[in-house]
Amino acid sequence: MSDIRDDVVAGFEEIYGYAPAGSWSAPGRVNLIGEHTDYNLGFVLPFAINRRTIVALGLREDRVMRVASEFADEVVEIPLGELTPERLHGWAAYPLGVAWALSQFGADLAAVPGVDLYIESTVPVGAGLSSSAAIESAVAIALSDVWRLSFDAPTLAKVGQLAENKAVGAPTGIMDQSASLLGRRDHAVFLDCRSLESSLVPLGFDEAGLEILVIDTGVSHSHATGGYAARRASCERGAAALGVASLREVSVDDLPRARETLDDETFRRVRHIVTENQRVLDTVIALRETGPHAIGELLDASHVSMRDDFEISVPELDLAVETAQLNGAIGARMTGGGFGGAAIALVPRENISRVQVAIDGAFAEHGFAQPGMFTVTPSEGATRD
Ligand code: GAF
Repeated sequence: MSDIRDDVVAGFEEIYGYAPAGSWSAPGRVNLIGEHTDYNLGFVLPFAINRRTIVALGLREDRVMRVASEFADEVVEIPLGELTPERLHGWAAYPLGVAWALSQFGADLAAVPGVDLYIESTVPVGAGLSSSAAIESAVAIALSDVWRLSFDAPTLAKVGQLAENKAVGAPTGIMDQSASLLGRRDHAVFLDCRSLESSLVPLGFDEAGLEILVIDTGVSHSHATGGYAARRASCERGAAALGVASLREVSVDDLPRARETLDDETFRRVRHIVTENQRVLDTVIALRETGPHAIGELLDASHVSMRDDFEISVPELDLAVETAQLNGAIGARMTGGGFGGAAIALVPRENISRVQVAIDGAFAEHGFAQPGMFTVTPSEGATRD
């Protein structure tokens, strides 16, 4: 971590010609279980990972905001008074969108100093590990600190979500920013997306001799276009047809009645959300009462539900999950919004290389590009470094 921080500080100095006031960082996340339940006001259980985005920040004497990063050659500059979502494009929409979103939560951009930001990240982009939430959360915590806003983590999560929804244009929920801001070492964040109450659930992977293996299929996805928004719209249609404000209000016992009211496709979308909420609750109980060895079947069932009912998996994700299950994983599922990205497998440490070799072989046999594979550990959320 200190090496990356040194790099970011050096990168900042090279671009801006002076030393930053400090650096802040925020992690990507793996969602253990609870997919597409956040915008349905249900339950999620993500954890922050040991891959982080770091922001070095310097204060200016005028009211201009400049952003630069390792992802782009350009330095983007805008007067704080001119920040609106419509003016923001490309990668810079993430950090600049956060500054705009802070103003929507009460920050007075006419009363704060300008800033220079330089950003680097070890969260892989496009792998479904929330590289975007990591940028938003790192920038949100940095600006909140230097602008002395005293916003708490749940508010900063809403700020990041607003930036993503309005400046980036992806109709995503609150999960990713919450995981990045609230995560703790060796714990998952159990979040009720209706009340926004959260609690930490011990994962105990290390003591149990288990590892989380991420299999990045390399199949790219975007939540600003296509399938993600379509799934969100089906859920809203399902809720309206059932006469409820959100699918959170539908329980597993209500499903037989829902089947009579809804067309087959909408029913399957609704069934995924309703059963997934129940699986999150069951996973929390299993972790608290028994330990991580007890959650494998819930992870497997979650994947089947996303594959068959919500239809957000792709052949590469299905192959990664099946191959992991056949080679010693105790559970596996795709993670994140779907249509590409990554799968996770919960694997006894002694089986990790067997699973990796098997997945490499299976991908080659099917003519799929070689996937990226690495283990992650549940880590600390956003912090000043
Ligand atoms: C993406 C979104 F950003 C989250 O809000 C969530 O909906 C997730 O997909 C699916 O669970 O990561």
